[in-house]
Amino acid sequence: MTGELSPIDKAKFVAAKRSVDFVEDGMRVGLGTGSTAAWMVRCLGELVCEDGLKIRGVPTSTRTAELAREVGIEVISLDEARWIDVTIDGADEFDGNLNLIKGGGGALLQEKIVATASDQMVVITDAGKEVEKLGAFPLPVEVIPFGWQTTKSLIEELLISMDVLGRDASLRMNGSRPFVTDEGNYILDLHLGRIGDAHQMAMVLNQMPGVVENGLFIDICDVVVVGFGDGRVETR
Ligand code: ABF
Repeated sequence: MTGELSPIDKAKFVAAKRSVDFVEDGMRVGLGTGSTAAWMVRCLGELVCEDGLKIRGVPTSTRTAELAREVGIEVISLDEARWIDVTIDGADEFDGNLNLIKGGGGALLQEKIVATASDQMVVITDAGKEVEKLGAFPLPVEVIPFGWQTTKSLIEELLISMDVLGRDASLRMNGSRPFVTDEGNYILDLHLGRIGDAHQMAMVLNQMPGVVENGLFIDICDVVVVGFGDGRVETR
């Protein structure tokens, strides 16, 4: 499955491979989105097909649902699952308090709903995503298309009063068109540089009319499994 991997892909793979230790027979498993989560889905698929692991997967995006079915994992909806035993997902940044920035893959809304409806959230990532302070990675904010330019201006005005280094927001594009999420929304990427108070930022953003959700995952992650290019894995 792995062949010759680059150091970063090896880091993602070893973190993903370790994370399936959190999955037991009979579990409902939240399946994350992104390249690291894709390794995890493939590892789970092997256990299902070769070792008879019995799980039901709740995907966080259409692309994860497609991959899960492809590797033989039974896929159910969050409403069919009602609750989730463990969610395993990637991240774009994580800090010492296990707070995260997610959404680089555009799936933050379903990811946050699924992670919040889980007994345990396990994040799998490469070591390069660890930061002292969140914010170097542009913070994704999902907004409805209606009046998105007004929403963007209101957010930029709001940022003037907040403890951040940068205040620009940009509409995420997919080629020459706006990127559209699975829910048909747009994403604004906030180039903040450094977020002084992530709790406050997360709350204030979601008060803005037009904002659906933001990519700050505060007090949601329980465990981070960190992979390194030399094959080492740390669980925190
Ligand atoms: C997803 O994983 C997103 O929330 C996050 O942006 C992405 C990280 O991607 P990758 O694993 O490819 O680095 O959960």
